[in-house]
Amino acid sequence: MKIGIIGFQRSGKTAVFRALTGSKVEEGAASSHGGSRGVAHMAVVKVPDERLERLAVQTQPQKTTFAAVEYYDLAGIDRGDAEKKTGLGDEQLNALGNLDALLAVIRAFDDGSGIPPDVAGDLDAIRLELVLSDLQKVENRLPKVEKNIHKVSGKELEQSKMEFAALQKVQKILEEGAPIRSFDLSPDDEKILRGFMFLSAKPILYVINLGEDALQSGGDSLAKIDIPPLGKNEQVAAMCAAIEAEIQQLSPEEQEIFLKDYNIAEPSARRVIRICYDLLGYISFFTVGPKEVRAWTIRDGSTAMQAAGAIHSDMERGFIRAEVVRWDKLLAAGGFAQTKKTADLHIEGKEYIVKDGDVMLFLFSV
Ligand SMILES: Nc1nc2c(ncn2[C@@H]2O[C@H](COP(=O)(O)OP(=O)(O)OP(=O)(O)O)[C@@H](O)[C@H]2O)c(=O)[nH]1
Ligand SMILES: [Mg+2]
Repeated sequence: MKIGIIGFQRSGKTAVFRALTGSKVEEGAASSHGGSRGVAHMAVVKVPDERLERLAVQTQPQKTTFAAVEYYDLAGIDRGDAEKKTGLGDEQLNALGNLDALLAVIRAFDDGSGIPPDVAGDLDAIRLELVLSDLQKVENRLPKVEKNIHKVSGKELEQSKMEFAALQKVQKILEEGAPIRSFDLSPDDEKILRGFMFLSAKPILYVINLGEDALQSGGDSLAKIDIPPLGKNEQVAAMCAAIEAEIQQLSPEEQEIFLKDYNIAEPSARRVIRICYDLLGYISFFTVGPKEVRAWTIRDGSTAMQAAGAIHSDMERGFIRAEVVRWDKLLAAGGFAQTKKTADLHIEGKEYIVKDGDVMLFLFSV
């Protein structure tokens, strides 16, 4: 899972990156002021999963592999640029295209500039940035497709007409200022439009970056902040990135003490991953064996065959059947082989819908 951290300059993107990854990069380092407008930092974080840990304890494999999240700390959106159409540069757009979800940091702390935070305004502005950048793509492409329609014939003509219709649909949405993520595109349209990698189609988590004072005053820190209504595939969470970034640098014992001191029930590094799985509709399944115990990430609703494909395309192509047992039933039985004697193990075909927490063994032939 790839998540890109975006937001206006000096909103605390790098602080959030540090809080989520434990990386030691310096705040204010690189990014927008250095000239490069692409990716500033990247870090891989393993997805905490107690189920996987317990399976590993029982199985004692040579290797335990957690699912992973890649976080990208990207250059800030230029406020100056934002007033001209889009504040996102080409390099930023390229860096963003391949991401699964966006995490938009919004300043809610006093940065000493004398300009008070404007959470609602910034949230709307970021949403609009992404809409404008998509609209630009659509408007660049539409005339080309229209020209094509007069040139080609047969299958190509059909294709061009379908693309034209899909782009017009999206153009209408975007012109109203709405992000693509808030609409259900038909599977056909979705397929045609996938290549455009529209940014406003990506699920987004708005992270309200609070000052230390908000934490110390306790209670629900989000309740005091004016947040505009959220649309489909949008979520909001608050954190104090500066503090959580510091806490990340401590030993586990010290971390526990400081989290308690600051009334942080769950570190944002864990919480954000949970929210993103939720936003993206992702679930985990496991494979267990003496060599490796491993967690895999798939879309909720995936079939057994698609799950096999997450491991290897050969497994998907040559899929025969899957042996499935829930992780906790496997633990209770004492091992995968033992579940064959209980009724917990079930044999499933390619259409089986994989459930979160399934342990799977695929049989295939190529
Ligand atoms: N009080 C407070 N200050 C913060 C917080 N997060 C970041 N800052 C400060 O705000 C400044 C900018 O933080 P960065 O994390 O570098 O912000 P950025 O968005 O990465 O900035 P650019 O990459 O330059 O656009 C730094 O001086 C941080 O110490 C926070 O949660 N609370
Ligand atoms: Mg930065």
